[in-house]
Amino acid sequence: MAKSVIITCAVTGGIHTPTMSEHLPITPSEIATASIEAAEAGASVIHLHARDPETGKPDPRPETFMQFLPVIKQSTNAVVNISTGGGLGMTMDERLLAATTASPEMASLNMGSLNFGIFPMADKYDTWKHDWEKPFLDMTKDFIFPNTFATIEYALKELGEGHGTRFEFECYDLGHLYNLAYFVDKGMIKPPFFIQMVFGILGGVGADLDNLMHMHTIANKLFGEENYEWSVLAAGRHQMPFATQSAMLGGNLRVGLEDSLYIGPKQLAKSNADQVRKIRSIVENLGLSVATPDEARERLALKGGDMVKF
Ligand code: KMH
Ligand code: ZN
Repeated sequence: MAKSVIITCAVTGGIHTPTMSEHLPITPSEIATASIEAAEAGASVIHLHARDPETGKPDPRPETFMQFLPVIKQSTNAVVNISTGGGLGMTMDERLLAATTASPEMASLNMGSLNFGIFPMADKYDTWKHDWEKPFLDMTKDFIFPNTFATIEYALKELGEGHGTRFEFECYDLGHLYNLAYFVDKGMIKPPFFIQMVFGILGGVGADLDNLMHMHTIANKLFGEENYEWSVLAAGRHQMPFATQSAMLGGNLRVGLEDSLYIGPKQLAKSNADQVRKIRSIVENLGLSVATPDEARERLALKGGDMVKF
């Protein structure tokens, strides 16, 4: 029987800026509401960043996270996943602080350094809600998102060993699978681990179906398909087609306004839950079922929602 599909929803991220969509959750209350609605729509994992409530800028402060984490926990059974990618330009200590404070069941871990080019998005807008937005996008023309072996190892020890947090290993290119294999071979990452394959970020692998097939083939060779769960996200207009392809190939998927602000061609998504409902309907129309949070916990060997510090 086909496995159920774990839907992750990444509700706000640190890439899009407030000018781009009035529906992007910014304040703690908006982030909490978006997360709860996404969970009710069928997401079993909620991937979270925080934003400064006044400016909408990515915000690493644990105090900001703590304004929405308990609300989400009290209102849903969803697995809370805290980003360690943070916002472009944050230090590694800033990026880890919310997760080491909250000790979540899951956290993201970016598996290699890359050019992270979001500057082309700036060309689409003439006026901006906040002064920081355009320079933030423009600076990524000359920016490397740093995820070295030392910082990955540090996160595995601090968060993984220290807190029992398990990871969404974000792989933006083929080489990142080999970086992951290095840590698996060292015994620092143990099955069943969760690989999030990321397509369509400028600087990472492109959103071409051949790339998805190849990364899946190589992951199977490196890890053995019984040892890991895989999931797919793709940026922008590739989001829904790639999520669908993953479900068809036996994988899991991620949607959410972090990855795409749209629900259809030139149509902004009014909520994260709208994207979850859309992909859920596709998944169910394929004859597949959607995983509950407890099914996700079991398959990903998570420590449980009562073992977190929020
Ligand atoms: N915000 C970007 C730097 C993650 O959450 O781990 C990438 C990112 C990845 O958000
Ligand atoms: Zn993220």
